Amino acid sequence: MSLMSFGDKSLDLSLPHVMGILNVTPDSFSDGGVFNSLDSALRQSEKMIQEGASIIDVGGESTRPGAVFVATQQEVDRVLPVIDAIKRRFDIIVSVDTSTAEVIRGAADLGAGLINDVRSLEREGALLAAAKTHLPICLMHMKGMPKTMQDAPEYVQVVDDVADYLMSRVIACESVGIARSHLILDPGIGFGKVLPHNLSLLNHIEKIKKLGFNVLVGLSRKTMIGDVLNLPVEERLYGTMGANASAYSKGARIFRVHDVRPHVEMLALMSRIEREV
Ligand code: 7PM
Repeated sequence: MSLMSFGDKSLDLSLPHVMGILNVTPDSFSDGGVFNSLDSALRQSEKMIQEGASIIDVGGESTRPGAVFVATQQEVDRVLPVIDAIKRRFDIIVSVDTSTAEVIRGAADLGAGLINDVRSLEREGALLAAAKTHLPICLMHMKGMPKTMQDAPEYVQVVDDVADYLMSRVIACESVGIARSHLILDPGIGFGKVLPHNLSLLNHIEKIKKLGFNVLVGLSRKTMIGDVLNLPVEERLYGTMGANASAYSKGARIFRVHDVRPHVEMLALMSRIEREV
């Protein structure tokens, strides 16, 4: 057992957990903004919960390569009503996918259980806002900014560079009183990385795990899957599952995915086999 508390609930992170993606952006790349209204957000959440998701990750800012800045008020208006509605209706951990201090504060007040920040709390005010919530935080590595991050990213040694960056953010968190035990690390697949970088990171997840943290990976339907298989976004499920199965074997424990049921079932087998004598 290795329990981590996420607000009003906790998870045993010796077991795998699925985090279902709920995009509330008008331009979410693989949902086409279909889940934009509150009602469809709730239906999509209910489906993911029935399929076995442990966490629903609510995000209102598209961080897709080339995406533009979303105004704070717009993000607040998109995300907070959805978090409020989910927490009122369902008994589930809600994660807030945001870099914005105001959204962090608002989400925590509404009962969110995890702060998921692709900018690792580097935005103005985010570190202190997160510290005040006493919630766990997922720190993700990104090189550059969403608008330009895919323009020829370079590393000395990608796994070490990502590990060094994440540790620098761990130290920043500690400097404002956030306990290490509240941190989850994420290599940030696709964020300022080309195929060999993404593959290297996935092949060496144990190096991030060895820093002493639980690891989350988000690679669902991403370009790296398409690069390997030469398939469009709507045909990347099997590849996504293979990459997530590999990540599980190398120590990742939280899987951020669009397709909840296939992953819950795959991970149930992975974990049962591993626990048998
Ligand atoms: C459009 C394109 C919308 C790409 C959203 C995305 C991660 C994340 C995202 C991840 C963590 C996606 C990305 N990716 N949070 N948020 N880790 N912690 O493909 O890899 O879902 S947004």
